[in-house]
Amino acid sequence: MSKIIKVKSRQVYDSRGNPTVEAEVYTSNLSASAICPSGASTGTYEAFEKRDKNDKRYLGKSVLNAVNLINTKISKKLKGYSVHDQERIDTLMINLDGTKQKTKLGANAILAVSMAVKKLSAKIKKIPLYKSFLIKKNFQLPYPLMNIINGGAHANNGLRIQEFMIRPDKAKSFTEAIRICFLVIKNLSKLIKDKGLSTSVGDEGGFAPMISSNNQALDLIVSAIKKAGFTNGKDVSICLDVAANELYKKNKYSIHSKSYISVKKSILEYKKVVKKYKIKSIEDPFAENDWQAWNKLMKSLRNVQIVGDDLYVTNLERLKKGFLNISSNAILIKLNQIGTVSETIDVIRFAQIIGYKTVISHRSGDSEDTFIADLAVGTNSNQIKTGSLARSERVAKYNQLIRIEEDLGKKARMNKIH
Ligand code: 2PG
Ligand code: MG
Repeated sequence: MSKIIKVKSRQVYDSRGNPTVEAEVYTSNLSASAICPSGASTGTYEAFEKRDKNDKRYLGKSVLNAVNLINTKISKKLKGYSVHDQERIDTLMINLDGTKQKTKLGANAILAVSMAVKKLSAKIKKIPLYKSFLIKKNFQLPYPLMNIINGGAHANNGLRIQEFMIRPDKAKSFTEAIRICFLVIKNLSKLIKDKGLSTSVGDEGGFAPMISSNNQALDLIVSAIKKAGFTNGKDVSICLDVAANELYKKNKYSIHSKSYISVKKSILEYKKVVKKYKIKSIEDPFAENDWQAWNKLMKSLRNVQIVGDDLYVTNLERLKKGFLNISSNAILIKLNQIGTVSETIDVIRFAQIIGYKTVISHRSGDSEDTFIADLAVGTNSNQIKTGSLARSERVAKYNQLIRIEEDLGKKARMNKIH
């Protein structure tokens, strides 16, 4: 009953309106499907996203070749294998592809199938997806990192930093965490409106007002936290994703203003911002190959979570290198950066063994698929980053976590941040 009889794929659309891959895995009487997300500020070392560059009908953005590869090669290869054997299935696809960055089949093809297999396995076992990752009794809910002001590659407002996030550190439950974020966001909306600025949102549902200085965005958030009745740095913390790959040129960075400055000067600026705004977490503070800069920052900042996203691209080898280099103390986890569920879990496990915090993340191009909400709980990850409380593809993940909390009932606990 658990043997795969076929895998079917189709092209659907993501939250930016771009084509993406959906895969549906079938056993004799059941099926499950999953949709692959897509990034905008991608790291060089991410697994390959296959698009039909020469198909003018979709401006080179269609994924029909990836869909076709699932319907033919992948479907044929997986036929007869048990959906409960996730690692074996993922290995079969990795070997069928045979390249380092999954360029032959495309990580978008492989991942959609891998996630659908995981979902179908849980469905057959009649257990919620979050319970199918690790065998343990006490599940913990992640703290949300809500991206409430969008800049960088996710908006066109000229803000240098890509994501200005809030994390409700004192929340005792997930439902309460979302309520706190809700209050801050509503207050922020009013503040932006009162300034005569637009409250339209960016790709991840955060506001994208036409402001161009980091400090202006941070001042607005500090006021919103206060107006909502909370204390910045205690009840609610401000967290950043700098996405510094996009702000790097010839060993210099334009993170803090339009002009490019050295690593040393950038660190001094970071120190000022962290102190002034009580910043608790910084993701991708420097570029993906600038290992030295990461290490210098780790030595200069205390009690700040430093998160590697483009630096690690959810890749075990890069994480090991980063660990030896003392590059960060946390890792961002994105399934499509590496391309299979099994490899993602391996990276999470290793990160947890070396004492890194794991932050499960959406992509800026995402969908109604809520897989990452279950992944966060199932792997005991401390935090989840999945946009603001706007745009259904973002809210869907938070809603799923509310359902999981309800399902856990009295056993539900928040994870630890510190
Ligand atoms: C990031 C992500 C998600 P993208 O940089 O962390 O917020 O953006 O998916 O565009 O890489
Ligand atoms: Mg990032």
